[in-house]
Amino acid sequence: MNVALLGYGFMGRAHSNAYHQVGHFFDLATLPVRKIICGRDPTAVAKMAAQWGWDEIATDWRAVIGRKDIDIIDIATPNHLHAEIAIAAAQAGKIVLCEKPLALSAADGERMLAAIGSLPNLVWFNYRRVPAIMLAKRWIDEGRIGTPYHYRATYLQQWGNDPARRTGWKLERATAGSGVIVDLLCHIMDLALWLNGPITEINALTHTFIEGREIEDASLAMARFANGSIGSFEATRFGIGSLNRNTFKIHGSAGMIGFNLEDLNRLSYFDARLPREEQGTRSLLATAPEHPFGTTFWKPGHIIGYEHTFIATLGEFLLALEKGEPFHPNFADGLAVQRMLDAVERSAAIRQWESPLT
Ligand code: SOE
Repeated sequence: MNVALLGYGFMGRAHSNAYHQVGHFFDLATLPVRKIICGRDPTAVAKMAAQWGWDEIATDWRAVIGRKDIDIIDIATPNHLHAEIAIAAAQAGKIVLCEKPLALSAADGERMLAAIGSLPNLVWFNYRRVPAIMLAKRWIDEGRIGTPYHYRATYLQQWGNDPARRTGWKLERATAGSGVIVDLLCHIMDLALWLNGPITEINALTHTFIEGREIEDASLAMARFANGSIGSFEATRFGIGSLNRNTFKIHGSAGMIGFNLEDLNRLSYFDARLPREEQGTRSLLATAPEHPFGTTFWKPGHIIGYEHTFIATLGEFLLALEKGEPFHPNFADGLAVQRMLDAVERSAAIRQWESPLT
């Protein structure tokens, strides 16, 4: 199974590591081969290839897609290239893995979904494979928190406040599409849709603190979910004091579940069905053999990290591929998120409630 990775930045490293490690933790019939890494700067790509064990380097993604010996195209480029590359790769019959956000708009996402058809595909919403978050999903589905009332999510980073960072593809509209909306809100939106179901309407604002910056530095939104609960979302690059604080808290009639990526092995759980004198929030270390991926990585209590979320995403994708089973998150899931992000942008622009368009 020959892989071509397009992109060599932060996500290029995270994906390279996943290809390198996946066979160590998952029993796969066929291992992915790190065949080609592609990017614009040949010197930087050659360095990446040497460091992460890619066989070849390339600078022209179209030529890479044209290669018959490549089975998987993995897109880890700046956002604005996702749609064009994914559609070309799908037209060439490749399996396509795409970094988040799927696209810059739902319209592009629709075209990508149409192009991919029945070809295996994935969107790298890696946080779905944090064991503690998978445990949250299991318990929510089992009804442990009862009827959900509140869904509260934040994604707080602080690097936007660095006056030295004025350029770069993540800060320019042409290459990023938007700011925190596609970068951070997209992650917490994907988790919200997965954990708490569809959103019917949303009311959002965006804000830019640095004069002259093309994209928003922060976004706040409130939402109504189809299940009757209400939610709030906060995404910012000005969350001074928080480096990568991706959190959620769900309050239901029978309990509460909470998570914070800065302490990713733990899940907070409050069981409101216990006698009142025994009630209290527990902080569970989700590393027991009974927990998701509890026997995949290390022994109980031997915590895992950010990189394992990519290894686990890839491992489950390749297993699903071998078995011919469907995989999530896929392009359809990415499109559902994109529709919400479009609704956020519209709502912020016209200062009114908006619903996702289908
Ligand atoms: C931004 O700093 C970023 O790297 C995002 O682009 C990632 O998607 C997120 O997981 C971590 O933060």
